[in-house]
Amino acid sequence: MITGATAGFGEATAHEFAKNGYDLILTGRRLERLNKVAEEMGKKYGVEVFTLNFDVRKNEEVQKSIYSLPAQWQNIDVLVNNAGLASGFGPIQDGDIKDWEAMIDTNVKGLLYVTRCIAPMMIKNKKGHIINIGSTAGKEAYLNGNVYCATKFAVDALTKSMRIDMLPHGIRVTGVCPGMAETEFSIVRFHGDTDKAKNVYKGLTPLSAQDIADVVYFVASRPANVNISDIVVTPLAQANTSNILRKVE
Ligand code: NDP
Ligand code: 8X3
Repeated sequence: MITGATAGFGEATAHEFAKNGYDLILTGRRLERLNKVAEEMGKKYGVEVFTLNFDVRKNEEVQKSIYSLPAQWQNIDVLVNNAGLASGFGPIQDGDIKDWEAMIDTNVKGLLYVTRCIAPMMIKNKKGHIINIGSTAGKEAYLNGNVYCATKFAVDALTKSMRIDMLPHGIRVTGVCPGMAETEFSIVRFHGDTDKAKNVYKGLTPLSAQDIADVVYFVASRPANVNISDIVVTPLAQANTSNILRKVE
């Protein structure tokens, strides 16, 4: 099950798992895109796909959708908690409360709502793997990152804490923490301003969605006795959240 499979990391990860023979539960708000991705998976890889069209911020929708899964689809091997966003980029004193709420509600509360439904299913099935998509922003704060960083620090804490909670149940928990990757992420962060979004990656080669899909599949495909706790992946041009090497033309 991959949340936020209509774009970026989620969509690329869906391809990677389908290529490797996994049936998929894909989620997202944009129904048309969700159906398109699902159709592609079936046609290209011949796997079964179940789509759930919900907003992770709305717990009632999350519960209704997930609990409506037919019994055989409740046997979830891997949950990729990927749905998330940055909204806005500026100093704390100028922050837009709506942006803050969107990030907290999606990246933290949404991840919790989904996990609260799926973890008991995994415990019942005595197997599973929860992969949370964190960020380098959850390792070090950076200028103008404030609330986005805070939500990803929260994801990091939840990953660590969930691993302890899942220990008696034999369920793996991993954090995958990417650095700068060119997806729809910056377009969403800058509220549709594609020029500003492009500028984020100027003078460097960012990660691609496929780079992260490769890592997510890698951690999920380790032998049963192996749990990769945490993995930080950046473009070569990014040493950490603030030291970024750009070629000036
Ligand atoms: P994209 O914007 O390309 O994709 C985001 C996905 O999340 C979409 O499928 C979107 O689907 C879904 N989503 C967003 N909000 C909601 C919601 N309220 N309910 C359900 N689904 C939602 O971004 P990325 O692929 O880059 O981002 C994926 C994850 O990776 C996020 O958690 C992000 O914070 C994280 N990340 C991104 C990095 C980057 O540089 N790109 C680096 C590090 C981490 P829809 O709109 O259809 O609902
Ligand atoms: C997204 C990457 O560098 O914008 O998590 O924080 S960054």
